[in-house]
Amino acid sequence: MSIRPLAARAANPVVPGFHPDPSVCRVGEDYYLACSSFEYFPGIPIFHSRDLVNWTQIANALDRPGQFRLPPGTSPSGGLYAPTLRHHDGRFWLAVANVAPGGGNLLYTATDPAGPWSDPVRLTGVTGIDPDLAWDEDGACWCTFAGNAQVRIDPRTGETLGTPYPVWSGTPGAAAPEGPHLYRIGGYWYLLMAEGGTERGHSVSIARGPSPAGPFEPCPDNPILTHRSTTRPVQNTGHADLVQAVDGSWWMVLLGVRPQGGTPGWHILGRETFLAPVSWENGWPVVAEVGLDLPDMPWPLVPVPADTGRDDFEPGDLHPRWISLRDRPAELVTTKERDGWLTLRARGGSLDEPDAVFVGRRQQDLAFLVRALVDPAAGSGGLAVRLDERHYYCVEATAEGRVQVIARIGSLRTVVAETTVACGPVVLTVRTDEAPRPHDSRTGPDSLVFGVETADGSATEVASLDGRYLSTEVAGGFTGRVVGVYAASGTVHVDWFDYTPLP
Ligand code: 6LW
Repeated sequence: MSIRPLAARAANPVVPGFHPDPSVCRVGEDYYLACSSFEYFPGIPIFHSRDLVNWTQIANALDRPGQFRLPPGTSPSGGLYAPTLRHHDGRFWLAVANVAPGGGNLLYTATDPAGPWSDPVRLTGVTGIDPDLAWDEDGACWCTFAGNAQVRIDPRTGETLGTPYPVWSGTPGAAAPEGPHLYRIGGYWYLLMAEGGTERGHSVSIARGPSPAGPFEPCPDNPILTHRSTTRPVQNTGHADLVQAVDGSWWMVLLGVRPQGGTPGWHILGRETFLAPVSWENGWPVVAEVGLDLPDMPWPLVPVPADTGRDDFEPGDLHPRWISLRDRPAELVTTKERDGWLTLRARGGSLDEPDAVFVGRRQQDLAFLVRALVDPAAGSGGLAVRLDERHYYCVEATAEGRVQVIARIGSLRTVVAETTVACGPVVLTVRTDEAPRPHDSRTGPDSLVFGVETADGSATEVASLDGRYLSTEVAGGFTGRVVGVYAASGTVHVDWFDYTPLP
């Protein structure tokens, strides 16, 4: 894979693309971060950083089918929600809700955050999503969850020690108290939580008390973070976690979105992870405005290779950035069949089906170009930009040299345009372009331009489609765009996949 060095500038989002519900912990000089992954497999991406700004994905914590199940009945934006990542007693602990059928709250441990992570312990007595983990001075483990309720647990067995009871649930009347995190800071226990719902009204509030169970006194300046009713470029700010840096300074990771276009504003990359500095006044945290630029960091930045460039599909495991729908059977997605190629075998369904054979990566840049060399040797398949089963665009090639651009928007599915090329491997492309109707309040976020490059090197644009239909404001749910390759029928081979951010 070719790599592009990152500029040593501190900019938000620190983890772009759909990486919501960030949870962070520090071990010595190393920071680790986990995010939600929903219906995609493998689940729960884990990132490492030395400066809180530049993050590298080192694993997906849940990368074995035995660790969790995402059955075909898992709805889009179902599956794995809102992890809590902590380091305690020499081990990493990860609590996560699987809202898929047969799921529940699950707890995993690892000595190395890059894995392997353990099989799950089930938290059967934890009756809400967003489980948090906090240990007191006596070693007791407290699990607080959305609602907000709390119960002590034995983290080795998952057993609850008593019955869950309500704790501080935020501003009276505010929607969706969720994403709680409990911390011992100085002489208080602080309960941080999101409220207002994960849309434009999203916010972060905090309370403090003398014990992990409270009673909690809310901060007089709640919400301590919200961008509601502002024109700031980062919106929906909420679902946060706190971390103290090596130098003693405090930081918040949180989710936010970057709406584009006219009204109501479309966000296409899902909810991304942002960073904000935190100061303390009168024993309460004060969070700086979350911008696209970060202030000068109090330490030198440690740039990491950008998550862009070419995937060559050398034999072996795919890079952890590659995600599939619900599962990834080794016999249907393999680098072992044709040397240096990824082979995809359809299991009878197109991208409309929950078990479509699709492998992609998150769109992490507002503007990008993807090119992939696809050989539909004995079948059909191609390149897709996907929000969910009911919202995707794709360019599909067949063994006979037919190339079609297909759009699915809600209940409507249509072949938008088609062309023919010589039989054999073909370079399929998709890039973003300016939205149609610029300077109109109805302007969408972008356009997606699908094309094909022929053997003589000439590029043909096959169709340009309005990007608003692949946004969360249209499709709903909790994820963002994923761009990848798929097999619609038979067998399809992919030699390489280039992802390039555009200015
Ligand atoms: C998550 C909840 C939330 O469980 O969205 O924004 C839900 N906050 O805390 C799914 O990501």
